Amino acid sequence: MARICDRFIEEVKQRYPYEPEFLQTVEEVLTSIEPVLQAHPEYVESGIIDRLLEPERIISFRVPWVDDQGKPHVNRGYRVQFNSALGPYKGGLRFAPNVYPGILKFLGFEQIFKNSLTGLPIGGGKGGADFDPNGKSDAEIMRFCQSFVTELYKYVGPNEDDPAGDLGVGGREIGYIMGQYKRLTNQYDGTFSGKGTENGGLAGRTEATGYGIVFFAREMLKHYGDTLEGKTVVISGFGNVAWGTAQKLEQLGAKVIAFSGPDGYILDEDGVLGEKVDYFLDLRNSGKNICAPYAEKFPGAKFFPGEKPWGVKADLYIPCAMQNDVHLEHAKQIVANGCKYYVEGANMPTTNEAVEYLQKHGVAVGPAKAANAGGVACSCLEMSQNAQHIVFTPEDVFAQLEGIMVNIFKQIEDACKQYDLGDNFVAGANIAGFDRVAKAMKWQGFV
Ligand code: 2IT
Repeated sequence: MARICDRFIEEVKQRYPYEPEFLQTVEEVLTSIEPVLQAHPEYVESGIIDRLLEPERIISFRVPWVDDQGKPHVNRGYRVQFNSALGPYKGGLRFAPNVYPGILKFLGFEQIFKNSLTGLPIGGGKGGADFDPNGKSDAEIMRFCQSFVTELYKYVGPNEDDPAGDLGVGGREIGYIMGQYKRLTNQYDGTFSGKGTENGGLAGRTEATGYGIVFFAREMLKHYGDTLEGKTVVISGFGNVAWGTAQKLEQLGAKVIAFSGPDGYILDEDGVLGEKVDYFLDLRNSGKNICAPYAEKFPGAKFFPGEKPWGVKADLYIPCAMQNDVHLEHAKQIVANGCKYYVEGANMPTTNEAVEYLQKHGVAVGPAKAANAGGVACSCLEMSQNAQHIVFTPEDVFAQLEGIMVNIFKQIEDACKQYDLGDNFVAGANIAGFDRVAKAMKWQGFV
């Protein structure tokens, strides 16, 4: 029988041939919600899919700034306001040289379903600029952030659009952005999340994504009657997500034995534990974005320049770096290593064919939309804290985060049962995420 989703996938291919990342996520999501489309023809008939595939709005603007030598530069800034059925647009800002509308549309599209899975009142959005923060001075970063938000502030607000950080945008950048926003609007509000705790930021927001990933992994292992205790783990990246993930894994008795950066990977059989996890912060603060210095500082560790860590044998793999980090050849290595569990920390770190290969070979795959939703969930707690003019304790935050992650895995299990998907958690997450958005869109009429 012809699939309903094929027409939509074909249309996106024709209309946006130069946005392969967007097409990749559309293909993955639509293919997996096919059983829902078959069961609910009203979603197709009422134009929900047509509308879901088109951002409500894309704002594109010039970001002029001057470097420390007085030389002028112009970057391109964007905000993709994808879907506001569930609440104000919510999603991070990414500063990276490869940012263009196709990347932000992929991230914004994923964000719709991720935010839906959290159960919180947040729509989906994403933004950023094709600006490379590597090697820039602090003053340059500040001038760039100020120029960026001098345009962006017109389109955001606590009930309108609430950006946070993503790759290249951390607490420092959000601070500069918020400072200039406040100067422009005279409002001290919760528009931006990921702020410092002195500025209305949420305790634990920095660790939240990584902690959430590990809570999700714990639930996934529990599904198989297994635990994290004593498991060896390979991760990629050493940013905030990897940092929080490594910390929580250690707390729950697992051990990270390898991690990677753009320059290669580190193998540390003794375990990346304690002060070694915190050394991720020094690596990042060095401004060089490389992991090689780890092996000099901790002599038990070995550095493999130019290589990816997926050939290292472990019980659990958690890519925490970038999109499309894990290709088919890496999936083959992971399967050959005899691994049973794979949880996505970064957004869309695995190509569609690699995910398929892992699943076909008996690896349980926890998809990013579900596994890394703890970050945005805590951003929403930050919005809530700001709106109430109160401060949540770290205990409040981590308890809420844990509850949200447990609930996300439960929604996936329920969707898998309802649609007879076995342990296809990728499809279960897409279906559960879609369900809430589709119902909200239907209820709001044809807008
Ligand atoms: O990919 C993500 O979920 C994020 N970068 C966090 C978004 C947010 O608004 O906290």
